[in-house]
Amino acid sequence: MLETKKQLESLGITVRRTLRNPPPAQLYEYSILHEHGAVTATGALATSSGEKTGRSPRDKRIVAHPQSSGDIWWGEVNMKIDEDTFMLNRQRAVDYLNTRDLLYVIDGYAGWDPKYRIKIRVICERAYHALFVHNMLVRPSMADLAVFGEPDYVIYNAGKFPADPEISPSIGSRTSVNISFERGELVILGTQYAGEMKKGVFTMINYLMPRQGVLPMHCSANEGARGDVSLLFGLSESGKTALATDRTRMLIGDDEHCWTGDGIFNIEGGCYAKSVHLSADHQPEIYGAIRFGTVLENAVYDDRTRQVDYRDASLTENIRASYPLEFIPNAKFPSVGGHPKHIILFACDAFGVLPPVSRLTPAQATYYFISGYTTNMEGMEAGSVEPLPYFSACFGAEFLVWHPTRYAEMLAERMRRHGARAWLVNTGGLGGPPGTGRRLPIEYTRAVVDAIHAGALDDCPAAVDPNFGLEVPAACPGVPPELLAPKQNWPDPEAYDREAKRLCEWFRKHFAKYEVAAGREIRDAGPRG
Ligand code: OXD
Ligand code: MN
Repeated sequence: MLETKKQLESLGITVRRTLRNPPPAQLYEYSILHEHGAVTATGALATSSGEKTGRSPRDKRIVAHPQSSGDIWWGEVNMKIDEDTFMLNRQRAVDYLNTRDLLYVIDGYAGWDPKYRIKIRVICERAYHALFVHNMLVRPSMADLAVFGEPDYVIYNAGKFPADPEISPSIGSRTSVNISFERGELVILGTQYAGEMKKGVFTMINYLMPRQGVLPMHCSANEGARGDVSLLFGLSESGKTALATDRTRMLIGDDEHCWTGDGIFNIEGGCYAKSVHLSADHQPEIYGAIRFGTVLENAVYDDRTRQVDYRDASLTENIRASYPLEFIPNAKFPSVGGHPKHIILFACDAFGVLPPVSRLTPAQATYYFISGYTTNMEGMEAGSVEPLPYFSACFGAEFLVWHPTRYAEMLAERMRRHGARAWLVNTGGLGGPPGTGRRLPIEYTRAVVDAIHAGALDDCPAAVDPNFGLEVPAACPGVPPELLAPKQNWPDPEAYDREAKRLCEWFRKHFAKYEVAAGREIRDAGPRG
C-alpha cells in the first residue's frame, strides 16, 4: 500500500484514506451508508448515476498531441482538446478528489491475454463506481496486486463535480470526458454514468492495439465444442448479446474483444447488460446474474419488497446490470479463443428487405463492416413509427480512434489469413414494410446461427440477390425455405423493389464518406440496386 500511496502522490492525489481493491461486501456497505445504495431482493446493489443515465459522446475530447495527432480520425467522434485544457480539467478533478474523506483505488487489467493486457487504475469517490470497475476489469489475484507496479492507464473519476465550460471553448458543457493517450489518462467530470469508464478503457485499447498489429472489435464472441470461435457484431437491439448466449457454446465475452496473431481475447472481466424489460423466461442467464456482487444502475425497485420492476423505465430506458463474467453459467475462462471461424454481422432491418442470411465475400464483409447498419425497431410492429436506418462504422464508430478503414483492413487481412467465413444476418423485419410485415421470430435467427456454426451454409447452393449482390442460401436447416428470399414474402413485389432500392441508396449515401479510403473494390462490393 505504501508503494500505491507514493504512486498516488506522484499523480497529485493526497487524500489520507484510500481503499485499494476492497471486496464487494465492503463496497456494498459504503454505498448503502454514503450514496443511497440499496440491496435488491436478489442481492444486487441498486444505485443511481444521477442526471446522466447514458454516455455523453458529445462531451468526449481527445488531446491533440503531435505524437498521436496524425493517427486519429478527427471529427464528430474524436473531438480535439489542447494539452493545457486537458491539464486544467485534470487538476480540477484531482483537486476535487482531494477534498474527499475517502477514495477507492481499483487496479485491474484490460485484456485476458497477459501478452497484451494493459494495467488500469481507477481512482474514484463512489463505491458503486469501484464495484463497477471491479466487475468490468479482468480481476487481478492478490499475488498480481502485490506486483502490479505502475499502471499504464489511470482514470480519474470526479463525475460528481462539474466541468467548467468557461475554461475553454473546447469544453462544451458541465460534462467533460477527456483522454490523453500520451499521458495514459482519462478524466471524467460532470457525469456519474459508469459506462464512461468502460468505454474510456475501450477507446484507449482502440488506439493502442492497432499499433501492435492487434485488432480491437466491438463484438461478442463464443466458442463451440470443437474450439470453433465466432465473432458477432451488431448495433443495439440487433442480437449481439442475446445470440452470443447460446447453451451449446461457451461465452468468451459479450462486448469487446481483440484479435491477435494467436487468436482472440476478451478485453473485459464482466458484462454490462441492458436490463430494461429483462425477464427470466427470455434472458435467464442475465436474469440469474443479477445477484450479490452485481451493480444494478438506475433500476426502479419497490421500497418495501426490494423487488425490481424491469418494465419501469421511468428513470431511464438504459437500465444496466454490471456483473463479473463468472456469473454467466457457460462463460469460458480464461476468456480467450483461437482464430475465429465465423464472423457474423447482425443487421436489424426493419424495412424487411435484407435476407435473413447472406454469405459474404471478403470484400462484402469489409463493406458491411464499415457500414455497420441497423434500424430502429421501436414501434415497428405496430407500424406507428417510420423506422430510421442507422449506420455506425465498424459497429461501434463512437469508440474508434483510427479511421474506420484501418480496422476494416485489419479484419479483412485476418479473415483471409485464417480462412474465416463472413455472414450478414437480418434479425429484423420480414414480409413487408413496417406495419405490414412482422419481425423474424428469434428461433429462426437462432436456427440460422446454428446452421452457420454447423457448416451447413458454407457451400450450399445460393442465389445472388439482384439489389445487394449478396449470396443468399437456398436452404437453411430449421428455417422455412420461402423465408430466405425476402421478396417472395412481400404481397407486392414492386413495393419490395422500391423499398430495396431506397435502402441501397441509404447505404451508398452513408458509405460515400469512406469510399476514397476504402478503395474501389470495397465500394463495388456494396449494394447494386
Ligand atoms: C455499451 C455500448 O454500453 O456499446 O456497451 O454502448
Ligand atoms: Mn458496447
